[in-house]
Amino acid sequence: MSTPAPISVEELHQRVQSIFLSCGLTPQNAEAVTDVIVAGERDHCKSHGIYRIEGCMRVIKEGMVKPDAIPEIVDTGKAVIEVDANAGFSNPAFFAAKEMLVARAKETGLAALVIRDCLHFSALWHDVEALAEEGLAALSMCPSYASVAPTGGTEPLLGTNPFAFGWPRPDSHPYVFDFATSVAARGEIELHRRAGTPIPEGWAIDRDGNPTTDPDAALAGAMLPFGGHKGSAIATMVELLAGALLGEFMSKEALEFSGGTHLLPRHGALILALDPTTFSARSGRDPLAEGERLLTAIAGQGARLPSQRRFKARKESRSQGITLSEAELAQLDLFEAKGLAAL
Ligand code: NDP
Ligand code: PYC
Repeated sequence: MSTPAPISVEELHQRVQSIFLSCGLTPQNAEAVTDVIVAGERDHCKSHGIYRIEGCMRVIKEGMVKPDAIPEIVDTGKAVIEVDANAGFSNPAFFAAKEMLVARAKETGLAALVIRDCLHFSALWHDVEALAEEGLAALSMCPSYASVAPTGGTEPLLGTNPFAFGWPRPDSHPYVFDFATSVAARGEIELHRRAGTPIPEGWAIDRDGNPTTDPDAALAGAMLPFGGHKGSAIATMVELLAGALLGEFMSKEALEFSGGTHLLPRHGALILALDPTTFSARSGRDPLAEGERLLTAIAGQGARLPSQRRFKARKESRSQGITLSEAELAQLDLFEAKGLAAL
């Protein structure tokens, strides 16, 4: 069988957007969700690329997310800006409040964006990269649904709780890392299940607490935090800061609300934006120049910087297009033709 011809980023965007419009998303919501999914596919982040379309459609069909939700910004003029997603996807809520967050961080040095009551399916790098491109350092985190056992435990309690960081660079793409605080994102295990391939050792335990490489047993059992007790503590911090602190669902409650892991979770998210100029003002040093010294030294040792692979993939996708499998293209055709009836 020959490999399908690549399609351009723009064509993929148009196809994905038309799927979401046909599922009842408002143009603003469809645009925001499409942007993030296509960016994932473009940057070869398959676990949060077009594979997520089906999951998003399912929550729409099940009434777990409001496709026509309008994000509502609550601004008290202080450092904490709130945006209520009103049971919509998190991405339109972030885009609605981004400009205000950037302005407030530049005005006060430090600003936080609290996203309330959102359906969260996406990678976090998209948001911190956008803030770093505005010259800000940024941190982003959210709970997920309980699927990870704390180190030393056996029952799912924590989420895969992603954590991302962005740092502006004057003459190149920002420095960005973004990862699940579990050994791997749940989406990675799902992709192994679909491909019929075993997962690497150390990712998960089965229902009885035994190590497993079987994706089905892993999904039925519990995933493990990265780095043992260290990852377990960071995942706990994410629960506390982006769940308890905000008065939003923690992963266990998000799981109960969804009634299982078959539907994407609803909860809140926390994004912090820091202005390097304000923080360093009295030091007489240039934080971005200091950052460059460190990042150049890291790369100088032959180590790769996080997101370097992603930026390279982005460049290739823009010049050569995106190659999808026959199965992925067939699924796009089906979703375009039938919308929610395809599920
Ligand atoms: P990965 O382990 O694939 O990658 C994590 C990060 O590490 C990336 O920034 C990556 O950069 C970098 N990296 C990977 N390998 C190297 C290396 N050898 N040297 C330097 N840097 C490296 O991520 P996960 O599977 O843990 O997570 C994938 C995505 O899933 C994330 O985007 C996360 O936000 C998302 N997620 C979302 C959840 C949600 O609830 N919404 C829940 C859990 C995860 P690069 O991209 O360049 O390879
Ligand atoms: O990949 O772990 C994951 C995930 C959970 C919710 C969205 N992505």
